[in-house]
Amino acid sequence: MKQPVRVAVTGAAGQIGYSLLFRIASGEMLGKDQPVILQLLEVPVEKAQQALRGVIMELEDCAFPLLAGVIPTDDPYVAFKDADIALLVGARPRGPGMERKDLLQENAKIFTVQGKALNDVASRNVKVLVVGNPANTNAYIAMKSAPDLNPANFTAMLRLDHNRALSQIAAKTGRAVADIENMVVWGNHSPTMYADYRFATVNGDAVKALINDEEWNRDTFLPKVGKRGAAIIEARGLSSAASAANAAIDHIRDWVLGTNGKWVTMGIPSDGSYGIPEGIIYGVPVTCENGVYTRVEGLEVDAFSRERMDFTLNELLEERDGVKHLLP
Ligand code: NAX
Repeated sequence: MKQPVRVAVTGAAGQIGYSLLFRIASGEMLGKDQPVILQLLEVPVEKAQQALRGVIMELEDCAFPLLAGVIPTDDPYVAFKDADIALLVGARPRGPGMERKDLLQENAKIFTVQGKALNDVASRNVKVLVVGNPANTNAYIAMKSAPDLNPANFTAMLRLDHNRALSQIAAKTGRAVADIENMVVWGNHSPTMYADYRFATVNGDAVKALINDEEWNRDTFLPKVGKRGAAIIEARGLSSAASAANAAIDHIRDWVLGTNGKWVTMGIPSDGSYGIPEGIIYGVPVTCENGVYTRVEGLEVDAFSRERMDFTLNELLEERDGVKHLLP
């Protein structure tokens, strides 16, 4: 039997947590032969801790053969101790009357503390995925708060946008989602993201040629993918949770176990390529192998794409400037 992997999950008693933990414990994220220890962080509020105890009772009742331990806590230093993987899901939601900049500040406080705790106690190779919004900027804050860790190990979740784009393209072309290759989502996890199917193929056919409709791209596809989260809130009365948890599983599974050459989208610190300033956490296409992601280089950026990529970048630059004074 392999040594257990320590997986920290924050916001563990929340909606996404409820869809996520059982799938991690059943081996869907790291493989059916990989035991895991779940280190679960919730806020030090009795209601949240009580809900967490309930979730843990249900985890116990599943009798998962791969679940080698569960550690509930309200202390990030306990949650991140020796963590190999950290899923930062918990974040401050926008309250009534709260301005965007207040939301940024509140989250900056959480992610500076958690970044520092990761820096101090996590495995030196910890793989961090930030799901809690604003995900890219929260990942940036955590990365900047963890100077002893490799910045490349801080990522933000763009995979839900990627998966949403894949399913829209499958529906439009009438082909199977599994056959679509080379989808890209650039930028911020927000309605400004740019889902780009210019390089995509399905069973070797160019998706752009199959669709051949720039108006559909601009007026239907991009708004539909960008506003999908809002459409789900409107329909369900709650934000996407199962699909978000699924995307988090996809992101970590691919990062750890590899993509076999397939492109996936991850929010990663920029190396300056594609005109994105270094360090900004920006969605780009990557392939993964042996636990390491590699940016897909050298893709052509046409005028329409440049405009879209800069639009989402400008939002990220504004977010960064809004929290700059709080960073070390
Ligand atoms: P919930 O409000 O159901 O759960 C969040 C949980 O996090 C709560 O139990 C809360 O007590 C806990 N929490 C808050 N601050 C914490 C802290 N400092 N430490 C530990 N726990 C903390 O939200 P849920 O629906 O689970 O969504 C979680 C986050 O994911 C939100 O920020 C949401 O906006 C974001 N999302 C991100 C997506 C993405 O693609 N990147 C998509 C889905 C989702 O909207």
